[in-house]
Amino acid sequence: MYNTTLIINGIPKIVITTPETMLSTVLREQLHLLGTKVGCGKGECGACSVIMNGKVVRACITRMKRVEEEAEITTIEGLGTANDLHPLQLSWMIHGAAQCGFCTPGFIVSAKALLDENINPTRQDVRDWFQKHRNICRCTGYIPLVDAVMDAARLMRGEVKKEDLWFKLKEGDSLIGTKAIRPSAVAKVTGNWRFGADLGLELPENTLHIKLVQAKVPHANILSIDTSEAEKMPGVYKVITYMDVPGTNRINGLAFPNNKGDGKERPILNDKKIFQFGDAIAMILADTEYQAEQAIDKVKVEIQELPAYMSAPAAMAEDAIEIHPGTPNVFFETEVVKGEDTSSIMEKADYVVEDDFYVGRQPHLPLEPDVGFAYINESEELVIHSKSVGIHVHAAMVAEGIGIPLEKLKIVQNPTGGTFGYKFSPTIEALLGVAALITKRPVYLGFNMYQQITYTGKRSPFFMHVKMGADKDGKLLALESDWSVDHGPYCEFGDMLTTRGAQFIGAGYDIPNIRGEGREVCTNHAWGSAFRGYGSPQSLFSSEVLIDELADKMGLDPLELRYKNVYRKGSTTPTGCEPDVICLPDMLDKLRPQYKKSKKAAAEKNKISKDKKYGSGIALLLYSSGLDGADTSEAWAEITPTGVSVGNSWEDHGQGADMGTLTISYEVLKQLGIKPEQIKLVMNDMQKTPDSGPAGGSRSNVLTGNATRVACENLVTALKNPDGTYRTYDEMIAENLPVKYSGKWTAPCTAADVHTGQGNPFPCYMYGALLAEVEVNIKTGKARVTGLSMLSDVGTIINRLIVDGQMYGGLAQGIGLALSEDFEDIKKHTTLTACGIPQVRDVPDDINIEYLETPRPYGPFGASGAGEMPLSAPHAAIVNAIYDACGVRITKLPAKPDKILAALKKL
Ligand code: MCN
Ligand code: FES
Ligand code: FES
Repeated sequence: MYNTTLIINGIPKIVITTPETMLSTVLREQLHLLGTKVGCGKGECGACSVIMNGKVVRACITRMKRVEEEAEITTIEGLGTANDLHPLQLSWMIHGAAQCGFCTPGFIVSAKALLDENINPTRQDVRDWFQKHRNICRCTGYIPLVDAVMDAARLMRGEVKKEDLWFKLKEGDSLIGTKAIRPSAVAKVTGNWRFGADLGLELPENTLHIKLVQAKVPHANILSIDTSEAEKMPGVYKVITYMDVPGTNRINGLAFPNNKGDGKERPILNDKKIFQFGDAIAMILADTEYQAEQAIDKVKVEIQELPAYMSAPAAMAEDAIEIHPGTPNVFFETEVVKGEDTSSIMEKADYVVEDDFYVGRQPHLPLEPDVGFAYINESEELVIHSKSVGIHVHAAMVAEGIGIPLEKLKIVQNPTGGTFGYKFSPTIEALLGVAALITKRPVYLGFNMYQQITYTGKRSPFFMHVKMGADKDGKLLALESDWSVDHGPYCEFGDMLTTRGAQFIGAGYDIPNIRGEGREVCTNHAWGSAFRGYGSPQSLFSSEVLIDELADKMGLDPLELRYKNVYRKGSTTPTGCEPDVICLPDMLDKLRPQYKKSKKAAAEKNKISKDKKYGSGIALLLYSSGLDGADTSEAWAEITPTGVSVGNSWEDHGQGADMGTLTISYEVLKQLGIKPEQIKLVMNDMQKTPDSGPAGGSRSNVLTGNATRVACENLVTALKNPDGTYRTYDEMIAENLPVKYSGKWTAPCTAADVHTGQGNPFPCYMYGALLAEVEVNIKTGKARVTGLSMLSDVGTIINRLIVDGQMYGGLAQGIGLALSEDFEDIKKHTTLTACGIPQVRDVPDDINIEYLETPRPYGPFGASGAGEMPLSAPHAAIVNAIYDACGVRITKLPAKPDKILAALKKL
């Protein structure tokens, strides 16, 4: 140990530490500067960036022995405060650049160092800076971040004033469609937004720290678990195995009735078998994280290894043993039966194309690793804080397994650093619940990035075979499909996912006759969890690439073939119902001029370019808003002495649930004469907020937006006097009238039949058409996206900054899905970089987004959802553009350089 003095944000501070301690640990745990975040902990993401003696450093890899005495260190706390924001912080808010906000402090601090050096940077300078300093963002697609730096520089040069850029609301005006700033932005840009790991540092002293003993093989029988040696390790309070779990030790996966399993195959702590790499076998509870960590290897687990089935075809092989004895490896089967039998139609069709497709195991890669804590509250209830994006449904899934009555279990969502869907499934909630229930002490569990990547759910790969038939004019006559979904060992929500194949293969087109079969397959690879797009990126990839193959065969332009077949009045979706609105023809009309220009420009460049080839491709983007059938949501609104409180469980991944709730509430409540700042949001705490359903399936804006609207309308109606004026809070109390009103909204829908896929499952859909431009280096096989142009229709836009952010972020993830992201090799794909997370250089600065705003009959104020559509098929447009550039048709993602090069060599 030694002592040193550091100049932290201009103030000398004495620090007692060790040479090997990381600067991030000193800042966070000793100096309580929690604005510096730790994401990867390995120098890959820049979340921990601080300025040391004028240079940006990543604090998570900077050992104290490299920090000089009296080093001047600037953290986010040194830039500005809520009342005196730095221009970068202002600009970050103005541009909606903090979505989840986990990367925000690191980016802002990094940008400050840039502007200290160069107050007049170009956009490319800013991008190069973020690339050089490894600042990574998973939410924004980088464009809003570069916009924010450019405007901050203008503010600092005095070319523009805050008032010119800052959103102002005129009294009585609507907030809808504006660039109003989300309520959480100020905390995010000042480093005051407290994520799970930050709150973890503020837990009481008697908190126990949990580390997991995890499986190192994907499939095995557990013969014995010996914890005796681990129990004797210093600081270890207890080692918990399945034998200690008070409940059934099973998570309820809420299986569909015709699922062949009961949905309860996922253990909280593995007992008889290991089903996948990383499964939790025991929990070490100790006074410190370090002590818990030291005891992991002391737990002796004796196993008998079994053959591991690492893909759907392997698990379906005849000689494959049942992964869950008693349940076949094919958990669930579904079909699509629309119109006439397709075989005779295919025989007669003028043109038929068919192909195999594969969309792989995309890792979610949020920058904040999974984290949570639990305790018993003053009412003897078990309270679990986590990144859950489905607090009520997760309580129902884990209560019995933990061994607590449902009414005694309360889940609270912590401020969350992105999930992209992996938290649609419970992850560590049940582990935390068991540990707190047994020990009656607060417990904390935080994953590192390795655990986040290897032991949370992944996108489920689809193996697809699809066939399309068309008449001589290109009118689609029939579609046949077959898809196998590799869902890993646990079935939860995998049956629902499998039905997405029936609903979205061929979606966007009026195809009168469809036959198809899909199945959910249990394997020993990573368990499948929801990932933004949820089945549409897999399904649409097949049909959006195959329609290009059809166009090629017919000698037609891919845009024109699409134009001929997209939904028009009288068309039906693959589920046999009318689309909510017709907007695709208009979209393609609007995209056409740019598409033609882009094709021409690529052809010109190709005439002179030798090593690099250029191309343009398009795809329809499409997804639904809502969970299948009569999906429902609840909210409440309460008049208070100072305004109105609005309560719902619209969980926030980072997408902007706070802004959605505020805008929709204000739109109803503004007639009371109140201002947005008088609306208090009470969100995502089962102790206070009703069951609004999970924030998945891009459902919240429609479902919880409507429930919030109804709650506010009910309050307004109750406040209304016969003369049209409104009662105040005091008058309501004086008249003995209730002050709190609930609102509920149920989608007027019927779930699709699992035997035919037919029904009207969703109240709203989101649509888009994307033009992707690529450059392919034919010497190396490396493809690069150089530009994206999207026409999009998500109905009425509730908040423009939020929707723009959703589009940019989703498209950037589509680039990753197309070209780099993978979690196939569990030994290799264990870091953000190895998993192929897009960095700023991978996402073009040239992204152009335009909107149509066709009002949705069932959306609140005409709005649909927005979150998932931009990731539904950008990868198809990119792959189509690669074909246009160099004649290589990649049908199995990701299109990495070796794959493209091998295909080029075959040409
Ligand atoms: N919105 C709007 N106008 C519309 C439609 C939506 O302003 N016409 C806004 C909504 O108010 C909301 C956002 O757009 O703030 C997304 O709305 P919606 O599509 O209803 O989605 P949810 O709120 O249910 O959010 C979930 C969705 C999903 S399923 C995933 S996965 C996802 C996503 O949104 N994960 C995200 N966006 C994400 N964004 C970030 N930054 N991080 C994630 O993990
Ligand atoms: Fe330090 Fe990622 S670079 S947390
Ligand atoms: Fe950048 Fe979420 S806002 S990671």
